[in-house]
Amino acid sequence: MMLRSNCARRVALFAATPAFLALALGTTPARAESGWGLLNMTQGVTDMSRKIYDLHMLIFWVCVIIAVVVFGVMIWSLIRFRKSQGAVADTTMVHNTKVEIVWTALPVIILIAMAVPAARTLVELEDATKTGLTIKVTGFQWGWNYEYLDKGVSFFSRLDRKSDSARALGSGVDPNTIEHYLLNVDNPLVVPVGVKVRVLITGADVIHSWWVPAFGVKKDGIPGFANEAWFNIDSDKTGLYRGQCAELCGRDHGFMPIVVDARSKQDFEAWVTEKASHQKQAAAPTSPAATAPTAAAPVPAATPPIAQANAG
Ligand SMILES: [Cu+2]
Repeated sequence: MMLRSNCARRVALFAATPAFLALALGTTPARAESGWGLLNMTQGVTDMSRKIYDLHMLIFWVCVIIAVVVFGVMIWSLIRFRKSQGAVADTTMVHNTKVEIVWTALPVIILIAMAVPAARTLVELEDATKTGLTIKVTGFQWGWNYEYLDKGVSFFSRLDRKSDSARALGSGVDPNTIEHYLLNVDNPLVVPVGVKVRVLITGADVIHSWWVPAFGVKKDGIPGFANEAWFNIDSDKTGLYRGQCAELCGRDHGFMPIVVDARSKQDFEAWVTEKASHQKQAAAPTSPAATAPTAAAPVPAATPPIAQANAG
């Protein structure tokens, strides 16, 4: 009796541990900033990212319940029917139709129940219609190019100078002294909040992946393909959002962060207008020498990343 209550306590403890962890992970409001919250997915700042988060938590709880039931029964059986307690294996029982039907039907029902919300979220995720702005994102070794289609704005975004010099071998700079070390760029991607922004993601050399967790977006940039994703940031969530390349793309894969500067619609319009006129001026021929036949070539695309970065 004493033994059994001890066992029961142990099983209860076992069952309580993942549930407790999950509770700590999933239901406290300040989850992304510190502590246990860092282990979990972010809820993000878009309607879609929250839907993805909710789906993730739903499936997580299904897994927790299944684990508790399966391991609970398993451990209980091991302890309850052990040899030292006089248990004798039933070698005659080789088949039980009822049990087999149950353990086939039950997982099928569970899988269908999980597929319904998963498919619903996926379908919504793939709906890139009715967007207000399209940006072409090109990953290259190692950085990003952002082209605002029909806006006349295009620029390169690379690891910021401070991080870049600190990361050099024998730089003598303590990375801990660099703010947002390896997570800052020279020219962030500027987008408006409250607008459905479509991103067309591709690669210039090898496969990269444009990943911004707060938007629930992670899409591969594959040379020769244009992958599509979209996000619509909450109207009150202006600010900086960070991401990274999520596809192992070569030597400096860890040094091509993403920074998105989310601004109000008015601020964005002002920025894009100014940037467009600035780039138009920069591209225009300024002296008779510049009007030589070579100047007819499409200048912005041919400008090396560094020169562009400095111009912005
Ligand atoms: Cu990459």
